[in-house]
Amino acid sequence: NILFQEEVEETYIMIKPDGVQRGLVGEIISRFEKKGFKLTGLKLFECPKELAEEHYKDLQSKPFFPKLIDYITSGPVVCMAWEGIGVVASARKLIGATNPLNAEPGTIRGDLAVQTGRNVVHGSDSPDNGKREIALWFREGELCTWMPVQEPWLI
Ligand code: 3AN
Repeated sequence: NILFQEEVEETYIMIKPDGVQRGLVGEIISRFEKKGFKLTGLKLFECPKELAEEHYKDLQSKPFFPKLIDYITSGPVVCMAWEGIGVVASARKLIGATNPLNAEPGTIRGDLAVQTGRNVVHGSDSPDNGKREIALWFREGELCTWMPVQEPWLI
């Protein structure tokens, strides 16, 4: 809808290796889908160490940084780009607090996780970071801009 064009944002959502290992991929994707956001990029991906370090560069000085990099590179992740009005803040609400024990029931981390170091999903924290992270994790040809069709799929 052209009226709301300026409010359309994009965010980078990533299911971390524990989410993939625990078979939570479908469950997590469906929460964003059912909310009504538009999926514009999706891949299963083994993250190189350098990319994990670049993605989390703001946390470089934290004591948990080496463990965080080991965790993120320990197995495949699911990389997603989602688009929608207010999607950045809304996705973070759907995800819940960083420490899953503080995350509200009904949120992804509140329902599905226990430890901060195994909190199953990442979501960009600002529209600028959404753009930066999508550009970091996806090549241009991997993203799809699409519109829902008007014709019914079933007759
Ligand atoms: P969020 O993912 O909720 O935006 P950030 O940006 O503060 O949280 O932290 C990024 C990631 O770093 C978290 N998702 C978590 O995996 C890890 N992390 C943050 N704080 C800690 C901590 N105290 N101990 C271990 N890992 C942490």
